Order: sequence, then C-alpha cells, then structure tokens
Amino acid sequence: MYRLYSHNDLDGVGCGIIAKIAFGPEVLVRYNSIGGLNYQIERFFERNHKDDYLFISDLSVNEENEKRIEDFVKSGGEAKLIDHHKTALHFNKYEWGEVTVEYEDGRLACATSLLYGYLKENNKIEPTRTLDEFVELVRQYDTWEWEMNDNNEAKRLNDLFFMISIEEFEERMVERILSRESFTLDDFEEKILDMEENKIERYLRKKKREMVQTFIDGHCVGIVHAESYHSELGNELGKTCPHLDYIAIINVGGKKISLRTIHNNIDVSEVANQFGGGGHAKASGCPLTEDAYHLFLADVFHLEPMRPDAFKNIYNLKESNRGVLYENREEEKFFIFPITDEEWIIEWDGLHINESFSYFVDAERYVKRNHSAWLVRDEGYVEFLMENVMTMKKKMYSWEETAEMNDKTFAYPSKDDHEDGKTLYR
Ligand SMILES: [Mn+2]
Repeated sequence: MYRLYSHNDLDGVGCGIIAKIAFGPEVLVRYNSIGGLNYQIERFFERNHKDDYLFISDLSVNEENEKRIEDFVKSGGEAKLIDHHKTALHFNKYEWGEVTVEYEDGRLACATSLLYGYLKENNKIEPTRTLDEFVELVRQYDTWEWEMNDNNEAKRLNDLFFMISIEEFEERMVERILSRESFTLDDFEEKILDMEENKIERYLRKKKREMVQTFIDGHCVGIVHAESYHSELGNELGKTCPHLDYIAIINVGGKKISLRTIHNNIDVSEVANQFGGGGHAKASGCPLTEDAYHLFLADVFHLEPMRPDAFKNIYNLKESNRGVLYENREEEKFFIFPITDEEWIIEWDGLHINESFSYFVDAERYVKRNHSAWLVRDEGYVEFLMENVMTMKKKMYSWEETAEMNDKTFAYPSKDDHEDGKTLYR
C-alpha cells in the first residue's frame, strides 16, 4: 500500500491526482494544511504501518517526525518527502529527502512536477501528453510563472480547484487525464469560471478599501482580512500599492496569515519563519500565533484603512511638473513638485521636508510609506492651489507694507506700474 500525505492546495492535490493515476486503488491519499500534517504523520507511525510506502509531498515535517521517518527508513521502511520549498532543503541530507527548488534549466519546480518526475524515473507512471500538460499548468500556477507567461489557463485551473470540492476536482481530473488526448477545461467549467471572475473582481475592490498600513520590523506592511482569494489579493494589492513591502492577509477563523510580495528584494518566507511558518520568497504563510496576533491585529486595530489614489483626475496627476498633491487621514497635505529636472521636493503642510528625491516615484513612496497619504481628487487640488495663491499674495502684500514702514527698501510692483495689469513678480 502507498500512503501519500500532501498539501491541500492545487499543487498538493496535483500530487494526489498523479499518485492515483500511477497507483490506482493501491494508494491512500490524505490532504493536509501546513499545520495539520505533523499530526497525521504522527498517527501514521503510531499505527505502525511498517509495510506501507510513505510519501509526503509539498509539505515539511517537524523535527520529531523527521527523526521518526529517519528511524523508519533505517529499519527498512520506505519513505519519500518530495518538496520544492527552500525551507525544506535540509531534508536532502536524508536518503528519503527529495527537495528541488529549481530545475537545472532554470525553471522552478513544484511538488506535482517533482512527484511526476520521480514516478517517471522509477517507471511507476506512464507519461502522456495530457498528463504533461496538466502537470505543467499546476507548475506554472504554483511557481507564479503563469503571471510572467500570461498563462490564464493555469490560473483558471486553480480557480476551478477552489470552486468545487477536492474530491470532485480529483475525480474530474483523473478521469480527464486518463481519457483525453490533451488537457482542456470543459464548457461547464469555463462558464462557472467566467462567473467566478466577476465575483473576484468585486471582492478585490471591496478589500482594497479595507487595507490598513503599518510598519512591522522595519517593513512597510499592508494588512487586510480575508478568507479566500489570497493570491489574487496579494497580487492586486501589491501592484496597486508598490510602496508596501508586503501584504499580510489575515484569516482569524483559520488562525493563519498569508504573506505576499511583488518585490524581488523582500523575502516573505523569512517573515513567515519568524512565526513558525514558511514558503517562498514571494508567497508564504504562517500560523496566527500570539505574537503575530499582537503585531498584525491588536496593534493596528485602531488604524483607519488606507484610501486609494484618486483615479479620474485630469489635473492632479502623478509626475506632473505643476506639482502633485497628497493627503492623509490627519488631513495633512503633501505637495510634491520638481525644483529642477532631477530634483523633487515635498512640502508637508507648507513646510519643506528635509530630503530631496531624484525621481517623482521616490518622493511619492516616501509620502505613502511615512504618512499613509493618497492622491487627492482634482477638487481638493484646485482648492489647495487657490488657497496657496491667496496665502502667497497676502504674504507679498504684507511684505510691501513692512517694507514701506522700514524706509521703503522694497516695494511690491503694483498694478499701476503695468498697464496690462499684470505684475512681473515671479
Ligand atoms: Mn507547492
């Protein structure tokens, strides 16, 4: 008998599908969350299935189970842990560890592609075109390569996975892979996916308005509560708010945090590690521990959500040489404008922030990270400019008066000096 303990996401279930195609009724498959695996493995050893071949895929075991597996293999048991997370690389020191993050040709691996490769090498599965195509879709989805390649089919396979139960998905896919010449979704699946896409769009729009921003351990973090669509959310929020280092998606009911980043210089698996989780540099997860609860929930509970940038403006536009206006919850105003071709400065409620920026985006990033400000709508921009003109005018005229009192060293040019009524003052 084969026993496969796998992750309960598309890649994990992909492993189950591959195993069922290879072993048929000879394999028992159990899907687990990251937190649930160790308990299952413990039970496996308690029940003393010493003649079973143990497979673990897309997940890591804790130290106790690591020892149990090693003892099991040393005493003649058969086991393989197949994974692609770099946090699992240390298992490669064991004969039973098969951890590959990246293939020699530079493609990223996923658990399904690794298990498929392993079974092919050991002549335990018959490779077919349909199988190759299915595995490749799972790999592209799990490694985010689908995004770079714009492979919407991979994304839709994952959406379908979340729309139907694991059992139904498994059954449909096994049947399809075994009976078709090439892998495609059917009409019914395509139809429900179209409906789902509309639903996700609305959900993302709502979540965008709920995100709060804070600093945690030196990282500027966007925090949002959500039970589903974590990948879409992480991606969408990350792209809309590139000033955030990463996005933390909190699921209080499930006591879990998903961490996502779009930045190459940020590794969210390091953050997840701190709280007993793991994963990839761009997508990771951890349990909602007591510590994490304080940092990501309690401490930020009083914060108001960030406002999105105004998007219908025709005057207050990013990069504009006439200046760009931002505002925050404290009603503080931040005016970003260029003083030369290569120097942008920021005025914070009329006072110059003592820092200058070579590019607009850097100035904007500063304002957004440090002051949670958003791009003001045109109405606010026009009002700001008008007020500014008036304040400046008043200042100038009061200088004139002062100058007149102080032996007339300076006189503001008056309307009478110029017949067209315009002054030369700049
Ligand atoms: Mn995976």
